Amino acid sequence: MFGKNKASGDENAAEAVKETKKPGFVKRLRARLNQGDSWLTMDVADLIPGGKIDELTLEELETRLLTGDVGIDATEKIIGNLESKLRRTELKDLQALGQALRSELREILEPVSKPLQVDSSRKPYVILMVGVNGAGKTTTIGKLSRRFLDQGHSVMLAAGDTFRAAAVEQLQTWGQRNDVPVIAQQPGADPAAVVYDALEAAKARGIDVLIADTAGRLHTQDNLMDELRKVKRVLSRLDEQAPDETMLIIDAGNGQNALVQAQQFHEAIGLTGLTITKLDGTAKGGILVAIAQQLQIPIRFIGVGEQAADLGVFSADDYVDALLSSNTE
Ligand SMILES: Nc1nc2c(ncn2[C@@H]2O[C@H](COP(=O)(O)OP(=O)(O)OP(=O)(O)O)[C@@H](O)[C@H]2O)c(=O)[nH]1
Ligand SMILES: [Mg+2]
Repeated sequence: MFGKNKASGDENAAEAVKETKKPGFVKRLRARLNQGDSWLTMDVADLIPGGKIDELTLEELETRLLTGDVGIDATEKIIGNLESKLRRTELKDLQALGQALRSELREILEPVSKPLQVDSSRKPYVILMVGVNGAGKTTTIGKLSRRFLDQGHSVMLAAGDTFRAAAVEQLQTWGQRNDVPVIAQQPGADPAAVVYDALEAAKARGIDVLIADTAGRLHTQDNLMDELRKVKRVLSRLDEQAPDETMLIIDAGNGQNALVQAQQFHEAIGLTGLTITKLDGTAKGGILVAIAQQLQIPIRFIGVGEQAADLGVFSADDYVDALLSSNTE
């Protein structure tokens, strides 16, 4: 299967666009987003039982945004703009309020709605996955392998999480499932050495995409952040453009702490993309709005479950639609 159907950059872009239009994923996203104490996935009509839109309506909306993890900055911006509209009597009815809220959310999310483009001229295109423990790095690697194979790319994985023996096995299981090679060393090996070896192997075999796993770490653990810097440095020694993508995986269930993680990982090692996982749980989907408001890092993918198909390309439009549609439809 390797090497066949190689997609050009343009085809990849078309693929990404097509992907966001896949009804299956959007439907799943809608059904699974904010399943828990869901404040943001809402019917705007609930806000105005009396049918009248006034300051109180906006106060209630403000509370919903804050409890939906949208964060203070983005909430203030949205409510401020809606208040101006209210004063200009542009929020006459429910439909107008719904549309205004939609466009406010879109405006914040659109700048970070930039799908990952695998550059086919890179052999391999190198993706380094980083994040705190349990965020979903290894699972996302499995899901991404499936996606890249489906797009006709050959894939190799690097078991850069040498901290736990089980981590290597977990990656190998995903590798076997998708029939992709996994480069690993013994537990305790230097992650930079594993990833370096993998890049050499991927170059030798003409692999299209190399995805490197790393051990979970807290953004506050300086020595472990140094380790990631070393991985990046060593990669760039072999190929000065590598890694092409340094992707932070964030568990949406971490709420506002997810924002802190993104800020600090970005400061420490420089991120080029984010993937937000576990939006199917009790997480509140507003966290993406908070992240988009604070950081200009593209949001590449979102995860809504544990299966390979439960990963979708992030699209501002689809996401806002899912956020503002009730679960019951
Ligand atoms: N519900 C749900 N579970 C997910 C999602 N992504 C990952 N998981 C689960 O989260 C758990 C942790 O995922 P891993 O991929 O092992 O996380 P990790 O970041 O590699 O963890 P460490 O290697 O320990 O740092 C697993 O049980 C996954 O199945 C998601 O989008 N939705
Ligand atoms: Mg892992």
